Amino acid sequence: MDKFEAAFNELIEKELKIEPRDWMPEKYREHLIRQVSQHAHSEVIGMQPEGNWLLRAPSLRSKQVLLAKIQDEAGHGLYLYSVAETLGISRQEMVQQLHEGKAKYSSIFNYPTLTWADMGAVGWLVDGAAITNQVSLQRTSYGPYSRGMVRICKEESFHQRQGYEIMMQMAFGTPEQKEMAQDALNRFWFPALMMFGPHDKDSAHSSQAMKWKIKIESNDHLRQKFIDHTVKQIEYLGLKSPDPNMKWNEATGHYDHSPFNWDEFWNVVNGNGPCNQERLDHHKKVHNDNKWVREAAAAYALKTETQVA
Ligand code: BYC
Repeated sequence: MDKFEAAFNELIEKELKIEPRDWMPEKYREHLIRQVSQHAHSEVIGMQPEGNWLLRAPSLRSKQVLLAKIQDEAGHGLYLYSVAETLGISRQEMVQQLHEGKAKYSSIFNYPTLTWADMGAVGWLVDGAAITNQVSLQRTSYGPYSRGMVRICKEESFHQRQGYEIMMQMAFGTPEQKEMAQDALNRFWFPALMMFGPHDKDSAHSSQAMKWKIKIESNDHLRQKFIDHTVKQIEYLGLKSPDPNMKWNEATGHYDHSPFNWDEFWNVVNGNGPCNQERLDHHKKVHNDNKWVREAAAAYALKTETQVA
């Protein structure tokens, strides 16, 4: 082991941060580029199912709040693309990988948002699951990613409350509204749990990620944490559990649940979910339509640079 590797291992061992200027193993760099770029793409693609409801939000207030949330997601995408850029990849390359199907984004955004209650379920469950994972990632070993997560988590907790507020309005509203809330919960529950990734035993990257302290807690551990605190929120709303086998287990101190449909998960992850094609096509179209904006911004930046020089 050379002195650079020893210095890297010592930083990891002491739970200090690896910074862009530090030496790091090539595999550590590649691992982070994969995870952070996928995370960035998720934030950006995640705007689509919510954007679907912007023009149909039921009040001016709900429209303003939803718009602010969607703008926050764009911001998160930008922080994360910047984090990945510190690892030596350009945003252009990352977008190209997304368009060529070489980079993934979270499976959850391949499900449609059919009713206004879905905006509640997305904020409550999807942002709720995202926070559970991201609070843990605040302690990740790569400095820029860890600091990005601190800011993102603050905004995500506002998003989670925005979703829960919609769920409360619907669940405590008319019988039809309560039915819509239940239907949204039923459709988003299992897909939200799958956001945490495959079971630990099937997770290809977890073992190395945990050695490098990129991942602090495992997929299954975070998923169980999310289930345990969300069950009480379901009860408060007066809704039924979408999982008939969800029961408190005195011995483990956790809720038991039904087995997940991993065939559905892999089907969605591999591009065959209900909205995969639509999400990607939309991203490609908008990226292409807005080419002139990027060119104008680059030309303006060049002009300003020349003037300063
Ligand atoms: N969807 O070895 P594994 C948000 C892939 S929230 C798609 O366990 P890892 C937002 C995985 O990439 C969502 N693919 O992987 C919220 C790998 O394939 P590759 C974003 C998935 O990395 C509200 C393979 O399966 N959050 O943005 O150790 C509104 C094997 O899995 C999924 C993050 O990205 C999935 N659910 O663990 C708007 C958090 N799960 O790469 C926006 C950061 C697994 O070998 N990411 N795969 O081709 C992580 O914490 C981890 O990457 C994961 C997966 C827990 C997601």
